[in-house]
Amino acid sequence: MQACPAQLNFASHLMQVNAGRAEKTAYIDDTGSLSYGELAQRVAKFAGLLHEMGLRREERILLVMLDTVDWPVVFLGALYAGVVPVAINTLLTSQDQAYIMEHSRCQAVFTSGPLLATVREALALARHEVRHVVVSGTADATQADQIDLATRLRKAGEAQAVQTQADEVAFWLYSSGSTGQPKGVVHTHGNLWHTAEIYGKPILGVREDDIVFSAAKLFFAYGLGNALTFPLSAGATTVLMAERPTPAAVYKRLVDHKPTVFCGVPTLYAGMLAHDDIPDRSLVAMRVCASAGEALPRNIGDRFTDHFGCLILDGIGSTEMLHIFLSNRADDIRYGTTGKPVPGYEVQLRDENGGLVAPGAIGDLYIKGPSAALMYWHNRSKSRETFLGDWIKSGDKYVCDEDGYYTYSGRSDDMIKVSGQYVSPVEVENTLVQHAAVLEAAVIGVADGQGLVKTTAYVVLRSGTAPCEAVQAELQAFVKANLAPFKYPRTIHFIDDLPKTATGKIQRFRLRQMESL
Ligand code: 3SK
Repeated sequence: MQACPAQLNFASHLMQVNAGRAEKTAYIDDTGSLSYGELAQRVAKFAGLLHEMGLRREERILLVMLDTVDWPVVFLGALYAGVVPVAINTLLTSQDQAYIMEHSRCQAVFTSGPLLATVREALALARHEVRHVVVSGTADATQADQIDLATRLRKAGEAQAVQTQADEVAFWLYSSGSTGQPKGVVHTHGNLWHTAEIYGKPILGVREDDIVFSAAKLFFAYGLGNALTFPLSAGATTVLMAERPTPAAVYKRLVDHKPTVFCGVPTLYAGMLAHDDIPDRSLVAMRVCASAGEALPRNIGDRFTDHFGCLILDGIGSTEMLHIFLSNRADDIRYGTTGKPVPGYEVQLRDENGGLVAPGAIGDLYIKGPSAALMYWHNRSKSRETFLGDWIKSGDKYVCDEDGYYTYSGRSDDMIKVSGQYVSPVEVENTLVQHAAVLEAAVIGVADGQGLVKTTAYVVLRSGTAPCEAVQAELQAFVKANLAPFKYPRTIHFIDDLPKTATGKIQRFRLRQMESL
């Protein structure tokens, strides 16, 4: 692999890589498409627009936008101009948005028509004045301070790319922890380059002739790599979808656009397999899929591959490392595990005293690699807990077997200690979902009357099975029969939906909060 150039403007780098593909389609969204030539022109014009609006190098703009062709134009146009886009989850409340507006001191907000009402509420709440609001899609012409992106882009002059360093701040993402305020994760131009060279090309294997579709949105680090960094680094075509990634919406894109690379999360893969109208494999064209966000249960991987004839590369990444650092590979798949470290990253499992744990023992996951974020913005204490010199503490517990395969054991703070022994909630959940009656499950530790912690399961049943004591007893017996008996859930609650983050991660802390009420 070649070295990352010291002087790098990642947007300008992508424009150079694709200079010979002006006619080729870079993006397809629900309303049309954008060629590589048009993308390059709009990126340069967007940078020009930022200059015309008075934005200066290193100032921040907030990007609260749906996945349409305007998203990469705004993100890359900002990088091109040396302005720092702060991309956030479109599902955040106005209170969260207001916090981020204040915390990032963004000078302008770029949003989509359907999101404008929440953005306006946030602007009213924020104790920080935003100078411009720019709207992609339907804008409200009656608002004097509001700018219509398409109109202004047409009129804008094209700017030259700003010469940035690879180590220079390029963009931020916000990472929502299980508690506390969201943290601003600061990334460089070089980090984008590294994720493409280390994972996108060699592991996911994105090629020029691919059509890529990511159900994970662009504002997630996972979606940003899948639907921007990797396909644009390879000269591929990307399908974007503004709507929520339901199984029906995803299947529509898989059938209509025939993507060859698909990226999802385990909950979505489970929903796709449970969907009534699952398309025949002859109607889709996936050659490889990726999964991240949480561990992919083995039976989902097996069933998906049986049906579609296509492997899912399960991996784990983080917003702090920008993308996947531990992954299965097309030539080395072991469903039920997260595979092995991606070459270019180093991974360690450490015990409570910082020593390395032996194979088969659970340890805290640490990662070292060139795509690590610089820090959490204005948060020294959290930065110090996570960014430890060359190493990043992920907050996940893992176990590595004698063959070097890593298996997820849960978040550090989700681990349950029963009778002095760690129980991985994920292990119990994965066992429960192997029962025919169970669609999804989440497991937490709950103290009994004597203060002793026992496992408690929250279970979503498949349609057709009614919750009752007999089903509860059957599920308990099923776990006892398949795992060490101390791990079986002493209590099972049946619920309609599990609380999850927007990326589909189970929020076990919410279940713990429910228990403590
Ligand atoms: O959740 C993950 O596994 C992940 C993967 C890639 C990039 C970012 C994240 C959080």
